[in-house]
Amino acid sequence: MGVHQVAEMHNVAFVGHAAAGKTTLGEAILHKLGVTSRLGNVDDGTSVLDFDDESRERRHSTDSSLLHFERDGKLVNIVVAPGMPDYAGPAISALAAVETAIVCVSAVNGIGVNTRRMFNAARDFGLARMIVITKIDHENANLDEVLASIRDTFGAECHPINLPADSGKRVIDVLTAEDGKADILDVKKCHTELLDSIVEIDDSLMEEYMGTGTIPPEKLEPAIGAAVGSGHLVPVLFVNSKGGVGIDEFLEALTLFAPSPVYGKRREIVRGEGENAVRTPIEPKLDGPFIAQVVKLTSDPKSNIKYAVARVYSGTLKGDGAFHVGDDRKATRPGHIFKLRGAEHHEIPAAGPGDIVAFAKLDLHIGQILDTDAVEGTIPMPRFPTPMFSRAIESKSRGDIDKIGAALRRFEEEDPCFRSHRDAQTHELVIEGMGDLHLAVVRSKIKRMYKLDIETHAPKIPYRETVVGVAKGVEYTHKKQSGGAGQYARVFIDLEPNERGAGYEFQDKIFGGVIDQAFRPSVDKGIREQLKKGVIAGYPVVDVKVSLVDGKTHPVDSKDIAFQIAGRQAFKKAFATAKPILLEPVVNIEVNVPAQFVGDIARDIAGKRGQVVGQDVLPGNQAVLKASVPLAEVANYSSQLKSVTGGQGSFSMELSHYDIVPPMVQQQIVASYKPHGEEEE
Ligand SMILES: Nc1nc2c(ncn2[C@@H]2O[C@H](COP(=O)(O)OP(=O)(O)O)[C@@H](O)[C@H]2O)c(=O)[nH]1
Ligand SMILES: [Mg+2]
Repeated sequence: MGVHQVAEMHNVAFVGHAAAGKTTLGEAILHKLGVTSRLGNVDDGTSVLDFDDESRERRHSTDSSLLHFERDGKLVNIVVAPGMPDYAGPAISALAAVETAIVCVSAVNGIGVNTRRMFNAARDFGLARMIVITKIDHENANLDEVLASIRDTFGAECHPINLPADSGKRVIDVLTAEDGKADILDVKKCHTELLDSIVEIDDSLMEEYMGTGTIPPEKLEPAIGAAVGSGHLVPVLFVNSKGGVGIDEFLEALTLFAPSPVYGKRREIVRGEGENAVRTPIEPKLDGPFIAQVVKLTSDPKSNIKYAVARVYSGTLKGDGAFHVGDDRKATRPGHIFKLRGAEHHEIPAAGPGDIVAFAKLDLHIGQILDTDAVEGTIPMPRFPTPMFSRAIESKSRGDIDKIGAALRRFEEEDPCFRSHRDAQTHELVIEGMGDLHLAVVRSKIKRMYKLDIETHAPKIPYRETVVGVAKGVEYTHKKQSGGAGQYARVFIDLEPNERGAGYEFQDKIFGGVIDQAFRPSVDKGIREQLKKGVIAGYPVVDVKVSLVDGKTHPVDSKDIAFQIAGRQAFKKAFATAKPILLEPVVNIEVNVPAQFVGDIARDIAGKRGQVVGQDVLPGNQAVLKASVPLAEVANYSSQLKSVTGGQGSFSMELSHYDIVPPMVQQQIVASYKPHGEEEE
């Protein structure tokens, strides 16, 4: 396979809801082209594209997968995305690699949450869109209804380019056929509407078409490229992947309707930020500088060799060539260039503009630029949703912690919707993802790939402790005079609340020399140690003022450690009597749901000690609800939202402030606190 002219390349991503038939359509293509001798089947684990153990066992794609083929001298690259919203990371990354999103919609189940999300994500990113209605053979297929709901949801720019006929045994091409009998709709009417839509964005072509009633063949392809590339036309077609109906026609349509890089979204290199950003469109030239972007990381399930998949935007890289990673001064020599097809890979001599290729054994991240000129800047990726579901993880054996760190870093590099961090306050290792399924898959992969067993539980809420009352002259004497050197320290302290956010303050109010100057900082140090550990429930103490007001020194037995202990103990005593309270994090939450759920969501938030602060109606019968609610009540909100809306909602949240925990809740938290560790008195 040589390097293709850019106009002869078509890059598409199959996206949409889970079980829409994306993977099966990929299998049908491989089978039709003779790449596979038997039609791969996701139901019995023989899918070539769902090749990893995780996808095979779960019977659904857990990652994106690649295939490609040549047809009439044109090269088509296909990225098949996973459909569950949990795998938004790989699904949205797939959009970064292509000019066209092929949104698959099952004729049985119609439009799902992720159909809409992926269609909109592709539109917002500026990609052309096509829609494939799958499973037209199914006994429960409802073609009229599905097509109507597609036009209703995604607009009148959705035009069938073929129609099922003979009870789904074949499809009629609407672009060329002017009559014929289809199972749904009128062929002639669809033909006219399609041609009208193609000529609409080109005035001179429109005039010519009005005059002659046809589009000259040499003008058809560029006109279609412009209409689909600009989103003015969203072609819709029909397939039965299991029975091989409409597959040839689909392949034909790909090379005609899916815009090549010439007509599709032009990527830019962006330097700087905001208004001052400088944007340089990348020309897809064979002999320009080599510019590519990493869009996927994967590993061979057998050899465990890592592959970085990159989309080339400009220039040609030979197998013995080199590139820079971003603006890194040092050049990288990939050594070999590969094409991936499912789990298979084969070497190619060169990577040309428009192609999607892979490099082995390189340490790369999704989104990085690979280029000959060590350019600064970024090629913007589509917008990824923020992971909102978190779990704390623990390993069964302590020695595994480094290995777990390495595993988590790898998943973070592979999946832009997966994150991990060590919580500064609770010290827990927390992983964040799109939902429970997402994190269950990560956990299972960690077990499989790294032979590590980890346990997960809900992360701790980072409460804080403080006081609202005052304690005066609280005394503590630390004395140890049994054997060896003795210890002696006596302190009196006052404790009062500090302003919210002001932190801890220590004041030395000793008159005269009742405590040696040298030991006064020891009292402060002892208290600071206790602040970290908390007093009533094990959470850090914030916003208190302590004054050291009196005390006593022993000429021989007084020492630093004795005053630290006395300070600490006096503080604990004072804290317990100064009306201790707990503070909890409160988040601002924004929930997006279909409008009919707004009432349920608002009631649910109110039941969670939350306050609704705003409500907006968005186009497409969507609504957004803004509220302020304690984190503890929404720590598991992704599951809760799913159960209220049947998976149709999404949300985001961010920390707003800390607020006082109601007494009833505080009692429960304090009661469940089991102090552990040494008390040295
Ligand atoms: N009857 C019928 N079933 C199909 C067709 N395409 C896919 N399926 C079935 O639909 C289910 C989901 O298919 P899959 O390709 O995994 O969907 P994906 O999640 O979009 O990749 C599987 O049980 C397939 O066998 C089709 O054209 N006709
Ligand atoms: Mg799939």
